[in-house]
Amino acid sequence: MNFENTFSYNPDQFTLISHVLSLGFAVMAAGLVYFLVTRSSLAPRYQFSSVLSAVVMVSAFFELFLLYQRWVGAFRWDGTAFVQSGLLFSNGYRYVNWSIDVPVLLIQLLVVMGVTGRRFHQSWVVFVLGGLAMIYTGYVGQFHEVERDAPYWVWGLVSTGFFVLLLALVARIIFGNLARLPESARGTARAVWWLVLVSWLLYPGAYLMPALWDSADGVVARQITYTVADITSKVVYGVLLGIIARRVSSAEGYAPAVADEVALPRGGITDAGGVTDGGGRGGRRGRPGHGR
Ligand code: RET
Repeated sequence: MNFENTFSYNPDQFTLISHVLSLGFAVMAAGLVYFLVTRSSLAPRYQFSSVLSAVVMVSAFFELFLLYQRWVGAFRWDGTAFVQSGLLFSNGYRYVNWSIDVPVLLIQLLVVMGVTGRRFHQSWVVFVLGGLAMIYTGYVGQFHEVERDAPYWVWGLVSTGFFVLLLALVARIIFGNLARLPESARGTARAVWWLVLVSWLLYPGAYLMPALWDSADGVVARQITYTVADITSKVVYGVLLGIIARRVSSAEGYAPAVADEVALPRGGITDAGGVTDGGGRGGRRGRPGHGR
């Protein structure tokens, strides 16, 4: 049972949480389009990174959409407050979603950092097994978040052990491969490390919320924390990895990536070709309202 089910909510608290959950799944839908559309400017072997981001978007979309529906179904207005309706709200859906997303997000890092062969295989095994161990031990612990008896703390601590292991490997993968990246991509790779560190730490923060702030406002804070964590660890992370992959593709001479890099600061590939303002040729042809 989750601590969300132990309170009633005023209209502001209730709707704020509905809005935050809806932001979550809307961003995942937008991310899906972004990753599919930008995929083609990456060299073929990095396109797999966009595919992995798209997989994460689809699974997170369904999970967050389901969670939103659980939330609005779990409470009813009784004239003064939103009270329990009989259906339980459960953050457990998040944990099972992470069993897909955590391994996929970490494997994506290996693809973009150019880890191959034996090293790829070894890291893959640690990421998948360590990730699942972190999630499922935490999953067991969160069933105890209302009582907050020993299993809540013990499983949380065991989970933290796997978390530290994963972070250490992520740091090794990023900083150990930095020198192999083109200069233009190194800053972004360092940013990925800080993003992972900060955004992943929000999840144990949300786990601890019942102990830190045991009230309806704490529930609001927890769902906001989860949503910020989801958007940063899945979508912003995917965008940053996409930027690294594009810089690497461009440094390797992959033409669509080179074209993208030239075009980006100017607003269009035609500018790079010397056409002044797009007036005559090219871009305007497809303008809506003009027959062909
Ligand atoms: C738990 C239990 C308490 C201790 C720790 C945890 C860590 C969870 C993390 C989750 C990351 C999820 C991601 C999902 C993206 O889709 C399980 C809450 C340390 C780090 C990145």
